[in-house]
Amino acid sequence: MTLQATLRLPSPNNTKVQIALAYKQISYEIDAVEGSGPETISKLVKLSGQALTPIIKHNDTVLYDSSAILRYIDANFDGPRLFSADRDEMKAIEGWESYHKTEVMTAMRPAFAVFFGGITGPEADANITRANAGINEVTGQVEERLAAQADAGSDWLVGDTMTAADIFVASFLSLAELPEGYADWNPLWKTVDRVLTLGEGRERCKAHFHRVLSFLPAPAGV
Ligand SMILES: N[C@@H](CCC(=O)N[C@@H](CS)C(=O)NCC(=O)O)C(=O)O
Repeated sequence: MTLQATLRLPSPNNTKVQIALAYKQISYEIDAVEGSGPETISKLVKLSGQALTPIIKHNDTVLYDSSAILRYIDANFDGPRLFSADRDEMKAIEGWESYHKTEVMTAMRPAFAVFFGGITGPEADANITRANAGINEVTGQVEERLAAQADAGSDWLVGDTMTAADIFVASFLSLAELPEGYADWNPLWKTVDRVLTLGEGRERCKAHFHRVLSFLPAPAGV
């Protein structure tokens, strides 16, 4: 059975799954859901027992949580690896996974409170300023890592190929630096792209985020 992906696009935990599926060249059908109204929630809970997306269904297996989904498709489908057979590389990928859930999310959370939490006016401005300062700090660390990797001949955060580490980090931070034209794909992205910024001197981050996002398929109608 074709894999089915239930996604709220273009939310980053959902685009992670799209990037990973495209990278591994796994074909799938999208069931796109919007918002968190009672009908959507009851549909998601019926499918997976909880209300957040992404969710995938593959044969009789239903899975939620982007990290779990990336591991599942990596363990069960051919194609380039998202994780690694090498013990140290695996630990490094999981280190970037923790980093995006802690440092990156902490930096971006004030902005999400504006986009999704309905904060407006001076409080919203202060949140965006705080988010941009936090984003600048984390991208400084990512920039350093990318510079070290470039010296070793790699464009990626771990090893020589794109892995889940790159997808975890870029899916969120790329919101502050979308490739030309991507912001037009979605009204939410337009707002986010306008107000968030990586700051000065983040050329390696910018190139890296765009490399990762190049795996994201254009939505129908764009
Ligand atoms: N740990 C989950 C988090 C999933 C998550 O937060 N999904 C968001 C979209 S990015 C969601 O479904 N939000 C809907 C809501 O808050 O009602 C993952 O990594 O997939």
